[in-house]
Amino acid sequence: MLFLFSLVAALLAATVSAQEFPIARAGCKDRCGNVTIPFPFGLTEDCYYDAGFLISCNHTFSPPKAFITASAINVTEITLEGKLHIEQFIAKDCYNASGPTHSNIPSLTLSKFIISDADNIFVSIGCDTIASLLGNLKEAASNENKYTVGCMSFCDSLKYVPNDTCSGIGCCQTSLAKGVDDFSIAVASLKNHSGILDFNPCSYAFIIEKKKFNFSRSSLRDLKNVVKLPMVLDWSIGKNSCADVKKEQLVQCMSRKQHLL
Ligand SMILES: *[C@@H]1O[C@H](CO)[C@@H](O)[C@H](O)[C@H]1NC(C)=O
Ligand SMILES: *[C@@H]1O[C@H](CO)[C@@H](O)[C@H](O)[C@H]1NC(C)=O
Ligand SMILES: *[C@@H]1O[C@H](CO)[C@@H](O)[C@H](O)[C@H]1NC(C)=O
Ligand SMILES: *[C@@H]1O[C@H](CO)[C@@H](O)[C@H](O)[C@H]1NC(C)=O
Ligand SMILES: *[C@@H]1O[C@H](CO)[C@@H](O)[C@H](O)[C@H]1NC(C)=O
Ligand SMILES: *[C@@H]1O[C@H](CO)[C@@H](O)[C@H](O)[C@H]1NC(C)=O
Ligand SMILES: CC(=O)N[C@H]1CO[C@H](CO)[C@@H](O)[C@@H]1O
Repeated sequence: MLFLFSLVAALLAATVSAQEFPIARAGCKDRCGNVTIPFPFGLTEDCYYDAGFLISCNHTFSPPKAFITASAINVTEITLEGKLHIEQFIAKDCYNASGPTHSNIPSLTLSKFIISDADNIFVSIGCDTIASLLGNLKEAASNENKYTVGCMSFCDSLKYVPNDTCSGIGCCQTSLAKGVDDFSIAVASLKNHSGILDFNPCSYAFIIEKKKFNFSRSSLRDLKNVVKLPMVLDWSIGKNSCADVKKEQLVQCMSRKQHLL
């Protein structure tokens, strides 16, 4: 009897907690393709907390794709722990025996979110490579607050490059400053990768989610075919108190604030 009672109680508790935290605002769609859209994000005006949290769902893709407001930033996952997973282009500077073939230099400007310093690193890969990251810090709203870090690596032979470790030879990595909401990356070579084209035709640089980063000797060659990599942004509903949030979202707001503040 007692056992049955506690079983029922446990079941009830499970259902209640699932219902107590609805994902989207009542009456709002909570999915775009594979991406779950929790409040304060929303697909329409009556569903988000403010316009910065608008997610555009483009149905010309199958499954439909989620984008941050009016941008080309693809969202792959939104978590209530304050993380926004996106895909970003990798910077490349490529050569063949006749000279430069193609390069791609990405930059990103965010208005609402910052690049998570806890979850990402800046990496540059190459054996004829100078790469830099220029970051802008949000904390100073009035005056811009920029910083630059760089990596340089030159190697004539693959035998100097440790496999499976980003050691500084052929691959180098640095952490990010806190509060960056705007960055640009530059990559260049000194010798057009001559003499090393067979194992390293390009220089690469990117900000990547730490957990998803792996390096091996073959990265020097194979990243040539990679277009984008995962990155993590931090989101929060700002310093507003939860009192500003509509009543039906209050419980969610409070529980989120514990994570965010
Ligand atoms: C969406 O989810 C399906 C099923 O889980 C999976 O096969 C597919 O690769 C996912 N698509 C994207 C774009 O993540
Ligand atoms: C959806 O994506 C397609 C292909 O990139 C683009 O042409 C179209 O303008 C997008 N639609 C919206 C509503 O953004
Ligand atoms: C976002 O997705 C669109 C459509 O698949 C693609 O054209 C674009 O390159 C992607 N952008 C990034 C940064 O991955
Ligand atoms: C190098 O690439 C260019 C442009 O992609 C091409 O026209 C040229 O033939 C290539 N040269 C060699 C030696 O492969
Ligand atoms: C380097 O590491 C990769 C991934 O672990 C492995 O597949 C590859 O065989 C290794 N290559 C060498 C030369 O040890
Ligand atoms: C690299 O290629 C460019 C364009 O083809 C050429 O002007 C330059 O001299 C080359 N540099 C070296 C070091 O080979
Ligand atoms: C940055 C990087 O090299 N990422 C690779 C990690 O491994 C997976 C497959 O195991 C690749 O797809 C990624 O490109």
